[in-house]
Amino acid sequence: MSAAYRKDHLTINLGTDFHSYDNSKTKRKSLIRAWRRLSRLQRSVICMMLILGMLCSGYIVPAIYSDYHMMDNQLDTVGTRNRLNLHDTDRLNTKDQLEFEKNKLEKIEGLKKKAREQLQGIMAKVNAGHKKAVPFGKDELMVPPVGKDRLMVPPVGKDNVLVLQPPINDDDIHGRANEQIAAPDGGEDEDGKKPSISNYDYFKERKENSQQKAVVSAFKDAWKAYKTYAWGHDELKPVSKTHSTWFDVGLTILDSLDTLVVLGLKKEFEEAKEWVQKELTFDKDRSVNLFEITIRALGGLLSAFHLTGESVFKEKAKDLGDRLMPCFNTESKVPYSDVNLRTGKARSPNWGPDSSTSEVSTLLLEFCDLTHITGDPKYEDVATKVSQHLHALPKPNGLVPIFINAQTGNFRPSATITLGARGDSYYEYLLKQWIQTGKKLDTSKDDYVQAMEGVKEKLIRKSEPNKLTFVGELLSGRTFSPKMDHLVCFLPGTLALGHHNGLPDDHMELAKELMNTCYEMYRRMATKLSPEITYFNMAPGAPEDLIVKPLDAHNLLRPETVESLLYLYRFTGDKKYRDWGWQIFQAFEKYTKVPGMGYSSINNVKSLKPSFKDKLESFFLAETLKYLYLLFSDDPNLLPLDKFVFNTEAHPLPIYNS
Ligand code: DMJ
Repeated sequence: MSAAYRKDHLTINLGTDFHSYDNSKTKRKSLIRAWRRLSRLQRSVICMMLILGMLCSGYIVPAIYSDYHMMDNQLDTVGTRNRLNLHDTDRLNTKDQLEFEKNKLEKIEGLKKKAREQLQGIMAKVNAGHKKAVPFGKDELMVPPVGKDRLMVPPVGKDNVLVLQPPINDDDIHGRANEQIAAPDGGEDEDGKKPSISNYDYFKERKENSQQKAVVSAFKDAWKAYKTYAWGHDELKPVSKTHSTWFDVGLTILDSLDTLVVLGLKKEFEEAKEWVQKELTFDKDRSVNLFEITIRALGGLLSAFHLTGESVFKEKAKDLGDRLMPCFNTESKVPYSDVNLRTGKARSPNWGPDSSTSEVSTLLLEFCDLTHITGDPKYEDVATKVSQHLHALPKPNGLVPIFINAQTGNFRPSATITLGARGDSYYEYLLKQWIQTGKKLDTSKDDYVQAMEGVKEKLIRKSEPNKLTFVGELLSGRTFSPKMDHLVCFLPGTLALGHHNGLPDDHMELAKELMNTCYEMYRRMATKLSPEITYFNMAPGAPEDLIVKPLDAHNLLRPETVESLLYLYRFTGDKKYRDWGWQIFQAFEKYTKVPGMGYSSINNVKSLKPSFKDKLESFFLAETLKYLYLLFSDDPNLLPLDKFVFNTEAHPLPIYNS
């Protein structure tokens, strides 16, 4: 090596001589010779670069990978979530986002620190031999920037805000609150025992067919695993044998209470009740999502109260309801999406100022029922005002954008229109609110009928080549997309329920067509389980009706299809619906069962060996298994649909005047 090279300690020359050698033996020797010709500093710098390279691939790359993977998992769960854009998301709740962001930053910081420490150690050694060692600053670690945009938060622009509508007169619309408050579902004894409304003895010996027994066995497996590894926590992670925390209220227990009753599992119900009595507290310094905790926890407690008459469930429901009330302190009456259970501080989701339309509109069944059992009008009042407000907003074709602003009370006009994520239960509750009131709340029914007309005109299409009827979306409220979330499969059941309650015959025809499509979304997959999202082919001559993108191919153990099968079976008596449910149940058994640990969501319904997502959603126990059990039941008195209306989380609530 020349003296010129020696002077420049940062210049490294390994290559210039190599090309003069042309056979491999001499190449190896030349490398060794070239290495020897380097100064110690140059050798050290090369070593450090190699180590840095190894650290990058050893730590940073996996970090990036797992980060993406974690994002995938986070966005795929709970109500639902997909990652491509907001139109593809289910309920992206605040807790998920906060926890995800926090984990991500902590993880990357931890990795950066670890890599830095290791490099410093190496540098210390190098420096011991070389006073002129190259300094290594933290900037040189190639950590990818983490931006909020990776969370796919909805863009919010000024022009997205509609002009505030003039306030409306409460009496114009409902006027039922006082009627119902005047007659709370009384009859409660001093000791808090209130007879169940149907006088059904859920814990008596009962005859079950083999299909029901199979569902009970599935439930027990999952319950046992939850009890062993996640008791008192929100949800079970069946693969890692641990738990996840969301609201920190033992969500799986609360969501499962009435399933335990319906399945007649006395021992398990008693232990759940004991936990509620002794352990459950809502006094948590924690922000919760109003919608999710209402449909799952409040709904579960209310149902448990109605089915058993145990006053503890009413007391806990009241406590929770009181803690949720601050959400409704907005000028517009559209509630904030989140509230701190202890401090009562309510706020918009941390990803933007808008709430999801389905979330703000899916509260009235539960809040009415709370008023009904406590005699306190305030719960029904606040939820009724939301409903009145939504009724008064302009809704072309009765269809609603999926975002609404709690401050202004207006829809975001550029938002997608869908009966899937963030839109779904708005439509479901329009019908069910009317049914709950003994068909008194006509504004709600009228909005529902108008919306179904809008669905038929704007969203229903047929696929190619087999003409499957499906429900698409309007992107930005305008552009048709042939995309259908599995969540939309609640619709056949809701349409059938409406028809059963006197709505037009074409509702039932559409219900049957859509039911068939939802079933096909299962039957055509390798696992016989539906993906989270399906696209439908509309091109003439297309070879296959369904298109499933790789990132949409997961299955979260969702209930909507088996829920609709229950309604279709009950109203038509056609055994094919029960058979379809049995096929779906068997597919859950085959592909989502984690040996000895219950069930898990899976990543790919198109693979015969799908990997687990390590999550047992509480709605699998609250909804999916309950609906399957009822579908297979021959007992007409088990939760008759003229006496109960199911909330969107499958918690049965009494129909007034029934
Ligand atoms: C449940 O929490 C409810 O059914 C909700 O309405 C939609 N998402 C899940 C089930 O898929």
